[in-house]
Amino acid sequence: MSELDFFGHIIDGAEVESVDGGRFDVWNPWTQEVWAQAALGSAEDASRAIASSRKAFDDGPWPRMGRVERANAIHKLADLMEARVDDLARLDTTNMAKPFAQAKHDVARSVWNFRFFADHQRDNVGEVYPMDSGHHSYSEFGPAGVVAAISPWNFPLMMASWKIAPAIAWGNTCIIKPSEDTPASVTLLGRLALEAGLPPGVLNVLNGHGAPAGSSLTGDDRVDRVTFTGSSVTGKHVMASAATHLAPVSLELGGKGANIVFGDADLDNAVYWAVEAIFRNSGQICLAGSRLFVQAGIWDEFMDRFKGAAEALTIGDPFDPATRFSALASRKHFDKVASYVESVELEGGKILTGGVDDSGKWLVRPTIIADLPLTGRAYCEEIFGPVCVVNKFESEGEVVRLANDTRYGLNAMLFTENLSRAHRVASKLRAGTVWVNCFFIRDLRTPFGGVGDSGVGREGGNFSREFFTEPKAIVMQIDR
Ligand code: TXE
Repeated sequence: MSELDFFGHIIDGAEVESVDGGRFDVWNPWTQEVWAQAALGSAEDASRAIASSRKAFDDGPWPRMGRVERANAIHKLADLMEARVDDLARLDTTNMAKPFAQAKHDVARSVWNFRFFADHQRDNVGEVYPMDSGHHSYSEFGPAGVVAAISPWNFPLMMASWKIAPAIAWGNTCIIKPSEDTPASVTLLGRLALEAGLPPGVLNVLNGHGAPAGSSLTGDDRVDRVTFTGSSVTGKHVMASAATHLAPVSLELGGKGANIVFGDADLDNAVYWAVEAIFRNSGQICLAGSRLFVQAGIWDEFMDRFKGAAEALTIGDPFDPATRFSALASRKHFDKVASYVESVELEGGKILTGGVDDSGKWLVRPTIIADLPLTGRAYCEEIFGPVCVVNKFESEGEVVRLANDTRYGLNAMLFTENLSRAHRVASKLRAGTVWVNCFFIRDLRTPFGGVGDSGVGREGGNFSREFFTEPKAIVMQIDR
C-alpha cells in the first residue's frame, strides 16, 4: 500500500499524534478510497489542546498585542493561504468531492474572512455615552478567552475560517475541531498559522469525532465561548454541554430555505439562482433553496426551464474542470439523501428529474420533486442534498404562510421585479437572511444566523464582536 497522507493535531506550536497514537481513515468520496489518515482525538488530546490555548490566553502575547500588530499577523496568515490556494482547494476537493473551481472560490472566501476580521478588529471603535450626572461612560471590547469552534464538512475550510478569524482577531485563542469527514484543509490551515508565526496555542487544531473530541471541548469549563455549525440535533447537545459551565454559544444549524418565484420575476435570473441554490455543492448547503414555490401563471415555463437547467449540469470527477456537480461527501450522507429520495413516491410525490444514480457512486443526481403532500418528509425535513421540492402558489399571502411554516428559519429567497412586493415580502419572511433576486451573496458586516431550529445568535461584523468579546462599560466621574 502506498504511504497515506497524515493529518495530525496542531497543539501548542507543533503537529502531533494523539496521546494514544490513535488514527482514523479519511475518505475520498469520488474514488471511494481511503486517501489519508488523521489523528483520532481523545478526551486527553482535547484537554491538552485546551491547556495550551488557556496558557496562550492567560500568559501569552496574543491577547495583549496591539490591534495593528495582531491584524498584521492575521494578514500574514491570509498571504500564506493565498500562496497555497490550489493546495487548500485540492484538499477540500479530494476530501468531499467539491468541484475544484468551487473549492478555489471557497478558499478565496476563507482568505477574505481572515482579512475582513483582522481589519474590522483593527479599525473598530468603542462608544462614549455622555451623562447628565457629571459622569461619562464608555465601552471597551476585550477578548473573551478560549474559544472552542466546531465546524462541519460541507465547506470544510470556509466554515472553519468564519469562526477562527473573528475569534483570533479579537484576541482570543481558539481550538478548532473540523468534521471527522474533512480534517485535511483545516489541518493545513493550522500548519500555515504556525508558519505565519502565530504564537503556540493561538490556533490549535483538534481532529477526531464529535464525541469524545468535540464534546470534551464544549463541556470543559476552561473554554469561554463555543461556536458551532452543524445539525440541529447536535446543536442542542452542544448547547446543553456548554450550559454546564455557562459558556455562551453561537449555533448555526440546519435550514429548509424557501425560494419564491413570483409571476413577474426575471425568469433567466430566477432559474439561474434556483439551480445554484439547490444544486451547488450537491445541495450540501444549510442555505439551500430546498422548498421552491412558483406562482401559478409561470409554472409551466419556469418548470420547463428549471428542469432543463438541472439536467444540463455536467456531472463527474470533481477535478475535471467541466464538472459542475459531483458525489455526496460520504457514504453515510449518501445513504441519508438516498433514503429521502426513496420516500418521495411512497408519500405521493413525483420525481420530475434526477434520483439516485445507479452507477455505484455516492451520487444523487439533481432531483426535482412535485406533487408531494406538505406533510412529506422530503418537504419538511432538512435533506442536505440535491433535492428540490416544488409547489405552486396563487397569492402573496399564501406563499408567505407556506414559506414560514417550518421549524427552520435560516434564509429565504424571492424573485420579483415589483419593488414594493420585494420589500413587503422580505420583511414578512421568518428568516435570518432574505435574498432578493440573488442568492449566497454575503457582506461580512451583516448579521448571519437563523431563527428557530436554525440556530442561536448571529455572527458577522459587530455581531461577531459581541460574541467573541466581553463588552465592558467603564463609568467615570468627571465633574469634581
Ligand atoms: O452533523 P453533526 P453530521 C446537517 C445535515 C446533515 C446532518 C448530519 O442535515 O445531513 O446535519 O451531519 C461535531 N459535541 N448538517 O453528522 O453531527 C462533528 O464532529 C461536539 C447541517 O456531520 O452536526 C462535526 O465536526 N461536537 C450543517 C460537527 O459537529 C460534535 C452542516 C457537525 O456534525 C458532537 C453539517 C458533540 N456531541 C451537517 N457531535 C449546516 N448547518 O451547514 C458531533 N459533533
